[in-house]
Amino acid sequence: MNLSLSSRRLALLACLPALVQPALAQKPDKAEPLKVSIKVIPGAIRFETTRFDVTAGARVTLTLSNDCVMPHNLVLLKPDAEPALVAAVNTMGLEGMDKHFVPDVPGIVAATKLLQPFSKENISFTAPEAEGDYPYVCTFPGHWFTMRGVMRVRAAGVALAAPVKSGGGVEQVPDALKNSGMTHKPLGTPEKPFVMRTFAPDPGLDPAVFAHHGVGKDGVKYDPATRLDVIGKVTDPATGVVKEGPVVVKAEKGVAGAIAVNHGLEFSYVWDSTECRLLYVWRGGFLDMDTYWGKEPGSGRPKMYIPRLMGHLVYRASGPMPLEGEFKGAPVFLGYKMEKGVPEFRYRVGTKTYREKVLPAGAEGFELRITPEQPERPKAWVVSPEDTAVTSVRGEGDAFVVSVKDRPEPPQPAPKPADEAKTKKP
Ligand SMILES: [Cu+2]
Repeated sequence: MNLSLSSRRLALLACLPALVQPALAQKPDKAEPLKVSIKVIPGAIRFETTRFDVTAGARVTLTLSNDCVMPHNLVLLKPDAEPALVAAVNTMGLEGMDKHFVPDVPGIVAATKLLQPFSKENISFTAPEAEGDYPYVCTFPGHWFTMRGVMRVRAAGVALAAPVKSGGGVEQVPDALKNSGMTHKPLGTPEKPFVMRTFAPDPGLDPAVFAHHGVGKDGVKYDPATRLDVIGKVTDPATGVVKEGPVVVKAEKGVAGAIAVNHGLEFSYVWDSTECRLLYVWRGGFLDMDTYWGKEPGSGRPKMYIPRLMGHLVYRASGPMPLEGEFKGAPVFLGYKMEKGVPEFRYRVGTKTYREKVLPAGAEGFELRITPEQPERPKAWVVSPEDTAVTSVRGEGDAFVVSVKDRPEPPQPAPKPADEAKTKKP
């Protein structure tokens, strides 16, 4: 005990000169922190600033602004830390979203949270003492091929160059990343699904399903830290009245605020946080992110924001919200948490709160498991007459379970070349 205590004191004393020395040299208490502002280029999977300089040991305040429709972060690394980071992010799976895709590995100098669309964050850190090139990347799966830059640490007294902006060209991809095994078609497993909050394709669902999506199916802004929708001052487009309410994110197309979940090749679904219900289920693949991330490393082409559905649909929702007698205005999404490895969505309908899970049940069906948080069960689960896929609704403990049988549809078509040409950048 005594020994370890005294050795800790010794270690502290040994550090002291190193701490004091640069402080005397630079008077950091008087020096303003160096301000660095980095924007995300909307839709391009790129940082606007690809290089900036700092002085060794200086205080730095970095602002990351995400005005893009996709989530992004910024992780600043020691010069040789990238391969280990790539390997670690690759194995994060569903943990990734919870940890903002920042794994617990050495060599991270600073990192932002995973910023949801149209949000920003300031982080402060002390620039490393060692001169050199410190890469920064976005670790959202697939993004680091193109979403990267370098912080150059310069010796005290060396003039700092102006930040370099992205020319929009393809930056070089380090070999370590080319061989990382990173895929543009992320997959989960039956036990450990992959969860991605994204823009999902709309495979032509019954418009009645989208009762609470605005024109263009805008979504509600989401804060991953609190796992709640962001509430702020919003203007009612009809009356012009400003009041408190969920902050809306404008969608390009597709279903904004969707949560796509993949249990492996055999089972995927999209649950919509605006309508607070399951939208559709498919088998045979997940989402092809080529349109989102670019086909080849470094090619990130923002021709569309919406990933392509791979495989064939086996269920699509139709008609209005099936919780009959409960419905008072729009449902409110309250976030989700992982329950024994699978997401459980929580939402409020009127005054009642529910938790909902979607679980594969064999090769030809699945179950919705809905648990009310109040003693009363809902009056009924009413499906539209067309929704013959629902085979039973039964009570099971606190929950009620809706069993659904697959109704397979033909495979989803590949995007037409005409679509590509139409959205190609001039
Ligand atoms: Cu990103």
